[in-house]
Amino acid sequence: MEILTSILNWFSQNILQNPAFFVGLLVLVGYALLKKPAHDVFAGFVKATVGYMILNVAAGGLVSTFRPILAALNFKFKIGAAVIDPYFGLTAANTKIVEEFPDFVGAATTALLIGFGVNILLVALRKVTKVRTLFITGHIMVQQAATISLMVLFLIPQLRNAWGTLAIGVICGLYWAVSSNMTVEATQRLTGGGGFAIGHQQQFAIWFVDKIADKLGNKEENLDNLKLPKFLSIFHDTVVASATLMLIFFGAILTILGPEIMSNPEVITSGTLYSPEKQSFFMYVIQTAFTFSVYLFILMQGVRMFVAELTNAFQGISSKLLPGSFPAVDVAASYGFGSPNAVLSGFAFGLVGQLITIALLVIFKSPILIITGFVPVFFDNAAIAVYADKRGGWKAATILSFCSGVLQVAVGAIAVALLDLANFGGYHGNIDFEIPWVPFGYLFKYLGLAGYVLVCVLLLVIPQLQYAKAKDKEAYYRGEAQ
Ligand code: ASC
Repeated sequence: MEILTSILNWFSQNILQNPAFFVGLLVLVGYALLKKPAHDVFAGFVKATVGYMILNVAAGGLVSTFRPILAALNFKFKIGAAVIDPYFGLTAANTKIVEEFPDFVGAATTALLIGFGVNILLVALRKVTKVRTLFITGHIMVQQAATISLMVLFLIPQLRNAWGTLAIGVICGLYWAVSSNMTVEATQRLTGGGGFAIGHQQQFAIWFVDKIADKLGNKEENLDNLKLPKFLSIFHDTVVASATLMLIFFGAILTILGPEIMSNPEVITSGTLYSPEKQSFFMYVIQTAFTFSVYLFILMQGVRMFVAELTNAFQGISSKLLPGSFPAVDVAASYGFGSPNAVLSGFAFGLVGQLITIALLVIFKSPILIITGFVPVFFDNAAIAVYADKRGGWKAATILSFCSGVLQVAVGAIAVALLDLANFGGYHGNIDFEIPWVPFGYLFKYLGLAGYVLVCVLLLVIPQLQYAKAKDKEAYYRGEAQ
């Protein structure tokens, strides 16, 4: 008995609470189950573990670059700041969990496994659950599991125990299964029966856009005829786009803060201090802004490395278990089916919505400053414009992507306050993590465990309603747009 306890303790301490090795182990077991040759199993284990360690290095870099700026903002204006971007959100959520709930550092990784299992189960029982889709976008699942872990642990104190990890996994799985199932008809309509659904960060928004766009405009008047300024095309490149956004925002913030504060060791107690003897302040500002892009780039590389392996392992297992289900994939898969102008105009109008709302936060002296992150403003709003344009033309596309930009900032600021993330510099920021997740967060906060159960029931009811509304029940399972 004693031996068993010490083995379990060792496993929990060294593997479960060290996500790099846990992810590596998941890949190892997955590949072994798929009967891959031993050298492939080993290579998968190495890539997954090292990929996660790279993620950790980059997250540390983001934190140490951001902390001095947060400290200075707090000192000068008594405000906090957060970049609304899932990679900054991932770093912020993980850092807060490590600092405040150290027993749960492995919760998000375990939730990946449990959530994926729950999704498989819901699809396997599709005659009862009406769920047709399996969420397989690994890097998104990693980000969402971290944010949802923080929401559950921070807002529902009753779940800070052995049940917590299970509860997080179950609600992740329900969200993955149900939200992606909501995109089947809209995506089949957009792609002319492409046979896939969306498993990303804007499933509720896609469902809503598909329902409302034709009431806002005429689909004959689409974005094909819109003339966009040529310079916008540089934003297709992630590094250029994120470095430019960071330069604009952190350039403005650091210039306002000034060299005295940034070189004051009493204000800047962690991270790098500005040293006037070594560098001009102008170059320091550019270097600091670009440093965010450097770590963001490293972080994405790390994530992609371990996710590629994890996805292979998961996909292999699920394709054996679930023939005939719909894969729910990255939203970028939908862009090719829209008007070529839709992606960039969604980004442009979403950015305008974000900038106006940020200006309003500053004018009304909000205690939380929101900083535009690249991923939500680009990918969410592009998707919204693509789907809206298909059903309601340019009017629907511009109105809806603008509204999404406004919501991303306004509800993002509410989320930062709700989760007390202003000292951690980031929040998830994608549109599904504004609505429905912020309202879900309030249910957690005010109803506790009952709020958790209510959200689970609500999620389970959604596919039942979709099915009840479908005229042709057989066509529902085939995923035909009706
Ligand atoms: C995200 C995210 C990314 C991008 C990518 C779009 O939400 O984390 O890296 O969108 O998936 O293709």
